[in-house]
Amino acid sequence: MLTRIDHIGIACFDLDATVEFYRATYGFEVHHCEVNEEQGVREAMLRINGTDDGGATYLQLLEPIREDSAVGKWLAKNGEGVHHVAFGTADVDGDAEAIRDKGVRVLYEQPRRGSMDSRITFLHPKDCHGVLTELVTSAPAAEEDAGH
Ligand code: MC0
Repeated sequence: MLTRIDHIGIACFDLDATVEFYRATYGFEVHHCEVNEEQGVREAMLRINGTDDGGATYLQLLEPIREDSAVGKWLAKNGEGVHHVAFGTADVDGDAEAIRDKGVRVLYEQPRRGSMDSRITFLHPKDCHGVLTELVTSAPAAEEDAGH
């Protein structure tokens, strides 16, 4: 069951400048930063709020580390902006399978590693009314941290 907005992914050309915009304009601070080699991004997670399922909602700022990555290709075509929406679930495997059974293309056979050791998969934007959609199960430690 999808129980929250886990994050909104925002593609940017310059991660440090974009982080500074969100800090100076809204007061949002960086909760976590990492490079995800497999996904081809450097990313910053800005924690916006906790949620009633014990998780949290983030803005995820994404800078490509390779031009041929998903975010690099998307930026070249569209410029900066909202890249994807991610829903949180306690069971990414079960939810992905149930959604696949409804005829929506799930991009990975098995969930892969996402931010903060979460497990993630994606739904094809062409099957989701133009929205690249991600499903996320947080790592247990991340849920505990977010609850504090
Ligand atoms: C592509 N399209 C999108 C889109 N990306 N539509 C809406 N939102 C997006 N973000 C559209 C294109 O405009 C195009 O439409 C069609 O989909 C095919 O796109 P393409 O440019 O030819 O690119 P493909 O087909 O090679 O790849 C698209 C696909 C890919 C969605 C399969 O980007 C992908 O595998 N994404 C999942 C992984 C990902 O995005 N990783 C980065 C975030 P037209 O009409 O022109 O044909 S990593 C992340 O978020 C992690 C770290 C985390 O959360 O923890």
